[in-house]
Amino acid sequence: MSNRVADISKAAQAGGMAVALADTLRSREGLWLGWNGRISDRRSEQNTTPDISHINNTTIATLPLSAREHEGYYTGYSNNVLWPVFHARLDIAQFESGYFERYLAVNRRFAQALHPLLKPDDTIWVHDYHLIPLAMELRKLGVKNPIGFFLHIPVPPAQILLAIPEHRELARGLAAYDLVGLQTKVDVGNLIDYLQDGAFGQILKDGRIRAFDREMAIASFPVGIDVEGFVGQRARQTRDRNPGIARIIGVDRLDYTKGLPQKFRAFSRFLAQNADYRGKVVLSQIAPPTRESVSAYADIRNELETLSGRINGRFGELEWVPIHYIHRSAPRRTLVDIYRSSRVGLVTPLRDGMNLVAKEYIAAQNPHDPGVLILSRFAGAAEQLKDALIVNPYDIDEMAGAIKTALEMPLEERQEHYDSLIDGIKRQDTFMWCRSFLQALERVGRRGTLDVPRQPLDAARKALQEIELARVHPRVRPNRIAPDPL
Ligand code: GDG
Repeated sequence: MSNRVADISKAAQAGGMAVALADTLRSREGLWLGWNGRISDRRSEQNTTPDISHINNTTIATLPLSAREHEGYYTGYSNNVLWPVFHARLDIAQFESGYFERYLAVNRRFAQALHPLLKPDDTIWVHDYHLIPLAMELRKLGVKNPIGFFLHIPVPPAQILLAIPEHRELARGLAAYDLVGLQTKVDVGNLIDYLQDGAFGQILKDGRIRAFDREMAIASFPVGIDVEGFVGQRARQTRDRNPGIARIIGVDRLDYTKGLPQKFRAFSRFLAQNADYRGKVVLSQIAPPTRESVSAYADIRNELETLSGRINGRFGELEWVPIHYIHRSAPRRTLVDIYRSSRVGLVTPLRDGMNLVAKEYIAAQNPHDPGVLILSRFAGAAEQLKDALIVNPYDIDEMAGAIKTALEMPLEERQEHYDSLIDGIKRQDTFMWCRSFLQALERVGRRGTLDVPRQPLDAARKALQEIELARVHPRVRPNRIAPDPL
């Protein structure tokens, strides 16, 4: 179950999760239910009979949303409350009355649509923040099957979650799952902390959590990519059009969580501090539009257009434009070449569940002459990719310093970083993610037990300390200068 159902016949174009799920569904019989992306009239609010189609072993079941449901469940509660709060942006969350009721109602309708299609030995896997209450609604209908939940976005510290007016209802919803999967150990620590403080949960001896009279396991399953599949779709060998110019690449949905203004400012600071690099380096930022119905997305778009214009106006010359800002989606098969021909991958979200772009950038590199990844310490990927140049995306000087370090890193050092990074990315790939989650869910569903760390809060603390240690890269020391006008 997920909010949107991807076209699995085109999964290779649709990104990590769709590819992983499509592969899992190919190897076992399955059914995928969710919204079909269409908005219909009020009558659809009563509709619990999905449209059914079949692709090989997989049944695809979809339902439309009414305009009222789309506004309350999708734009409202999911994207104006849960998305900002889980990314620690309480300042832009819109806690409006009515959103939660419609969020719950859509979850109830999806549960009613799924219920008659279920078989007694089915395992149910629910994806992401749109569908937190789904298991609770299924349990109300008498469903006893193992139900697992995977959250693709990060979990913020308890104090932030407590600001959601309906946090207890959401916690009750989570407790209806047998297994809750999160991206990182830090997320696991934050959720357990919150369940203890805000929902009176208890850690049991076997590491599971007891809350609302139910027991659930909480563990991290870091999402990976399909390395071979991604690199294999490479469209063509591009010649370097500007051999004298080094490219820094950014690929992020245009979202306020991705730290794009800070990235642009850091590049500007780098150019201000390193005049000898002017004319020799460009930042290409691909930022396709998303969720344009949400007003915070229009604000970030305006901010970026102004910033890139200012920076290009300040430093640009007739034959050199420092920032290439592209507000369109690039075809997926061209991404490998774009990443591979870039000296630096600049992935600096303010907060991110995992961040697959960081892994794709490394996967696409030429092992004999790899580029360097600069990665935000606040991306979930930082828990695994500690051999990247780890930076604090709020520290513009540190990022400017990291850009210089990356551009000047000797080949041998680049290869060392790459070898260690690609190894982890290949080991913890998308297939391992799917397999390990489903195996854990089946085990916990059958026996009620799971090998989760007995001391999850200690594991989370250790993970945070290790990231902080990785950040203090000896050569990324800020070279502070007078304040920059940008
Ligand atoms: C959520 C969580 C978590 C991007 N621009 C283009 C394009 N993309 C592709 C990338 C990558 C995917 O979209 C983006 O994945 P991310 O992980 O970076 O970020 P979110 O979209 O925010 O994803 C995130 C993820 O779920 C999985 O659990 O990692 O933390 O927020 O595959 O390559 N693809 C094409 N053109 C573009 O312009 N074709």
